[in-house]
Amino acid sequence: ESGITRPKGYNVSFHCNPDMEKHHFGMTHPMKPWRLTLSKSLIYSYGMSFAMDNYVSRAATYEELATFHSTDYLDFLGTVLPEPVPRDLENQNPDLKFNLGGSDCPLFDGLYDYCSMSAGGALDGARKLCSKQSDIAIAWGGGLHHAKKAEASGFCYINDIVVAILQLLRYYPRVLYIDIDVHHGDGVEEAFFSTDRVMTVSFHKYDPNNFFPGTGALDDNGPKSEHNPGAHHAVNVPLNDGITDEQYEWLFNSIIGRIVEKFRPGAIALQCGADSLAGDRLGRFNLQVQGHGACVEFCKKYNLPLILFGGGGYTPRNVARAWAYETSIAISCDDKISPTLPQHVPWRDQFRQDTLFPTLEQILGEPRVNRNSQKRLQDILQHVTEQLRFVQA
Ligand code: V1S
Ligand code: CA
Ligand code: ZN
Repeated sequence: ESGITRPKGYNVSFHCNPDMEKHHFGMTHPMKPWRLTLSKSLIYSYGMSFAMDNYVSRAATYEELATFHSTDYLDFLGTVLPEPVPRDLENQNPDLKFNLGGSDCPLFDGLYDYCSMSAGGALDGARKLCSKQSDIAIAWGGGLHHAKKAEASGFCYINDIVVAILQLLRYYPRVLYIDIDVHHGDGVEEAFFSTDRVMTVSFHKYDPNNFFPGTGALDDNGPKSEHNPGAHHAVNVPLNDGITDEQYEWLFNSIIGRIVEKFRPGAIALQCGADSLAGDRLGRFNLQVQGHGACVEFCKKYNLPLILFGGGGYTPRNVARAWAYETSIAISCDDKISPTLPQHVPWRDQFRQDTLFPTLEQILGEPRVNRNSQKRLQDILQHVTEQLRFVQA
């Protein structure tokens, strides 16, 4: 069909659960689980399922979720029901226990099922890497990086990434976590603040007063106590509006190249939040599908066990393009995916153009002003390079 064949010698596993996709956060909420359906529809239309091992992921168990989350929080999450809220009172009287029930983390029907399925896919993927049945695992339904041990935050209730990395740590001495979502990966960073076995790296838009969650400054590198082995193991790459593919790729490759060399991870976990793409409803960058995918390509080159998570992404057609392209990068050796969308894709109208790689003009009309100077990016790289002097494998 697309010329995509199953390469010999390495396996890609794909973990999803169609039941996850039917959940709704509410009419006006930007998080649309349906974007997973659109992504899969593009992935399957390209014929990619023939080149992967496809698994319907199960829901993670309470015990599995409790490897990170507090039982108080899980018990509450398992019993809360959506409150019928009168329209005009919306957002005004939420039950904010554990930050649940506000407008960012609403209570909706089947919330616990949704969360445990997201974590189930991520955990299944991590297990496939540990058992060496898979070399690259894909869990687009995961990547919910803001959730804390006992708190929901920023559309995230259960931190599937932390649960999956805890599984990887049973087999691999060191895990490198990379986060290209436009938001700071604060929940994952905090979870591993006091260990030198996980290095977390987040690239994000940073504006402490005007952009969620407001954390992730360049010099936030983990609690600097002398006795904390995790000190210096959090890398933050704060960026401004409008960064381009070219700048992002340069910075990503330079930073990740130096980190891999120094930290020598046994496995890589990559959160591929698609809200860093141009035209995202919440994001502010000018990244294109090619630049976003280049991060996956770069990580793949190390031939280390690799798990790919989803994350943010609020313009479903962009999300579907990015995650389809990145699935093709995971499975293909040399053969490039056709840049023209397949003839028959369900919901084809959603995509507007029939290309996998729309131009900035097609996406935005007028591209966003780029507020990232080359000088600033060089300073960031220098800070990270100096930080790495304190890190040893
Ligand atoms: N930016 C943004 C944004 N938009 C919303 C929102 C809009 C409409 C709704 F009906 C409900 C929520 N919330 C936010 C952010 C949270 C962004 C989370 C990103 C998640 C991720 O992509 O990184 C991973 C999946 N929240 C805020 O900015 C907080 C507020 C401070 C302002 C917005 N109001 C609605 C809540 C409080
Ligand atoms: Ca990020
Ligand atoms: Zn995000």
